[in-house]
Parts: sequence; structure tokens; C-alpha cells
Amino acid sequence: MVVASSIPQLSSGAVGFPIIDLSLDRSHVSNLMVKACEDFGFFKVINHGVPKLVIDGMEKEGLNFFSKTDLEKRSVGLLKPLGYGSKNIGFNGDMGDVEYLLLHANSQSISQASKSISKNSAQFCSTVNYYTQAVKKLACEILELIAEGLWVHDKYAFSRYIRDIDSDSLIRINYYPSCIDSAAPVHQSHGIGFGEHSDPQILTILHSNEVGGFQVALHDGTWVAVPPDSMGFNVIVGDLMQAFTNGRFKSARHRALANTTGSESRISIIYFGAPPMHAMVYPIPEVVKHMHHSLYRPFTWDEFKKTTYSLRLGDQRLDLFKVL
Ligand code: GA4
Repeated sequence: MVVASSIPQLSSGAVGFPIIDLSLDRSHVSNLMVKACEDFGFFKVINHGVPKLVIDGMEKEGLNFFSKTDLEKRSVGLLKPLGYGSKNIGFNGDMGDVEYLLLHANSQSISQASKSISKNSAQFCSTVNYYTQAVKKLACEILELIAEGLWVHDKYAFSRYIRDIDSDSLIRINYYPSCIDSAAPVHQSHGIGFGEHSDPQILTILHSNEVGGFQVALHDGTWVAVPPDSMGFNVIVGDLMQAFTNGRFKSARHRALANTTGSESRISIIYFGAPPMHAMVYPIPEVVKHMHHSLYRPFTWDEFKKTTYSLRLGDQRLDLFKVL
């Protein structure tokens, strides 16, 4: 079978990120995913099977919402932490030049939220549901491929958490206004759209339009720009995946720069795959076996999420769960 991944050299000479073609041989793809998770905690998938129509529809609903007046957008409510937000990220003083909609990824919550988000709430609701279902399916496929690549006996060891009816997965639309539309002077936003952080969940699936600004840090801390590609999805290892794999995978630190030069707005749509609140998280025995001891103590997602929200965006929250 043809090689399913490439690690392109960037013109600067820096290493680019793996691109994994999901239409190719399954066992090869699963090995490449494990390698990408180990080396970068990040990769891009192409030929992912999510219809363009579904992505375009979601993006259109997002742009439609963000083009509304401040008053209209605020009427959605800042549901702490779900709902509409502008500039404030979390509760501890983090800020960025970004507007966002943050929703629970289950159809009941989407339907409820739709009523205050769009005049055509039925259409908004079905568009967001279609997108969420398609991306959740992709996330499950990726998690099952990773389980296979890790030789974990139970192929559903990770995906069962986000397949669970009570999964706490989220869907987020981030809107980074063009410098022309941005209300914040550049000196105020410090050039940051969404500051450096790792995602606390299991796995993140990020789509963006053709506007750049997204960056991922290598393990040595070097920041690398991810070229925008509206045909692909970016896959980001979250903190819980780092815990499940006993640190064999590291959650990828990433950030979005504010749009300081371009005349186009950047929009990204992000699915965060998370377990139910009371699910226990601990390093899986098959991985620990090769490493002799667990790096992290068992904890619930509820406990981890509470810790996450008590800290700053860029904090290394998983360190607090290490076995001493
Ligand atoms: C980062 C990943 C998701 O966007 C998010 C974010 C959450 C928020 O914006 O409300 C957090 C951030 C994220 C991590 C640290 C805390 C919580 C803002 C913040 C300062 C929805 C999530 O789950 O964690």
C-alpha cells in the first residue's frame, strides 16, 4: 500500500506536521496515528468522509451569527461557560481577540440553544446536529484506530466515552475578526486570538476556513504555523488522552494568533470529545504494563474539569494529577 502520511518540510526548514489519509490501509493508518500522537500530539486527516456540504452549512450558520449586532449576540446569554462569549476566556482573566459560541454537543442541548441563537432555529439546530454527528463519528473512528495502533484489546477503550449518551463533549465556533472589523486595537489584543493552552478533553477535531493563524508547539516548545486547509481536519491530543496513555502521548499546546494583517476573518469549528462527568480516567493497563507504574492517579472528568476551570488557560493542569 502507498505511504499514507507525509511529513512535509516547511520552506523555513522546520518540520511540518503529519497528514494522514484515512482512505488508505487501516493498519498502516493506525500505526501512523500512534506515531503522530507520540511525536506531535497533533496531525491532520484528509479523505475523512465528512461531507463538504455539512461543513459549509455549519460555517455559514456561524458567520451568520457573528455578523449580528452585539446586542443580538449577547441576548443568547453568557451561560457560564456555555453560550456566547467575546474576548473573555474562562473565568480567571484570560483574554483574546475572539468571539465564540460554546455549546454542549448533544442534540437536546443544541435544540434548546438554537431557540435563542437563530430566528430560523430549526435550520440552525439541524445544521449543527448534522455537523456534530459527522465529526463525532470521525472522532470515534480516529480513537478506534489509535486503540488498534496501541494494541489495546478493547478497540472501544477510548471511543466508548464519547459514544456514551451522557458524554460531556462540546462544540465551539471561534470567530477571529479581520483586522478591519476587529473592535480591539492591536496593542490591546497583543496579537493573540486564543492564547497558548492544551485541551482538557480526550481528543479535539478542529476545522477552519482558509485563513491562517493556528499554531501548534513541538515538544521542544517551538511554535509551528499550521497552514490552513478547509478540506482537512486537525486532530489534537487532549489532556485525558495523555492520562489514558500514561504520558506516551502528550496533549498538544496550541494557540491562535489574532488577525492583525489579513482582511478576512478566520472561523474555526471545534469538537471536543469528552467522557461523561462521572467517568473514571486512569492510565490503561496495557500501556502501563510496558512502563511499570502509573504516572497519574485515577480521577473523574468532573474533578478534572473543575480543576481546569479553577486555573488559567495556559496552566499545566494534568501535573496536579501526577502520582508523587
Ligand atoms: C480550552 C478548550 C475548550 O475550548 C474549553 C476551554 C474553556 C473555556 O473557554 O471556557 C477553558 C479552556 C478550555 C481551558 C482552561 C479554562 C477552561 C477556558 C479556561 C481558561 C471549552 C475547555 O474545555 O477548556
